[in-house]
Amino acid sequence: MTLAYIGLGSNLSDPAAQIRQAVNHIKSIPNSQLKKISSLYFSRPMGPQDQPDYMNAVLALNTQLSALALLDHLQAIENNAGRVRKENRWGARILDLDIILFGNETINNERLTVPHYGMKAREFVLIPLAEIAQTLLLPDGDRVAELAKNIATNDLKIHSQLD
Ligand code: ROI
Repeated sequence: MTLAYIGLGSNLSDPAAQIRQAVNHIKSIPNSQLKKISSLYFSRPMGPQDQPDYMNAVLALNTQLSALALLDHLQAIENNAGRVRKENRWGARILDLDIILFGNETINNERLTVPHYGMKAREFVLIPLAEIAQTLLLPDGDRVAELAKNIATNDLKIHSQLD
């Protein structure tokens, strides 16, 4: 069993509804159990500013799947939501599901970089993550609570509850 942390983001087609629907789909991933889920957060776009604001959340999933098998399930959920994969990298998206952490593993291959390469610079990842994992350490020893305390909030705020 591995405890994986997954980041969820959306800024198109009713983002709050996209996140809620994605959580329901994640609950039905085989050989896995949802352990914790953060609040749903409103966030300002990182990257190009000519795109809508985002909804973001982070959840903890206990899984017997490999990281790549989990990624296959997450990408299928993104595709079912109508995600268009060739849209530009920092642009608006219907649904983004990222493996932020996979236990204490460091993974670097063509499909997957874990811990997520941008997580330490993203308030919309660190603050929801710290909400559900107050004592978590990253593989490099950094303390999530400390990183979250020191990052600019950039207007991040709780929108509603997901559980
Ligand atoms: N900005 C915010 N606020 N939330 C996201 O989930 C998000 N995802 C992205 C980029 C385009 C970097 N900006 C984001 O992929």
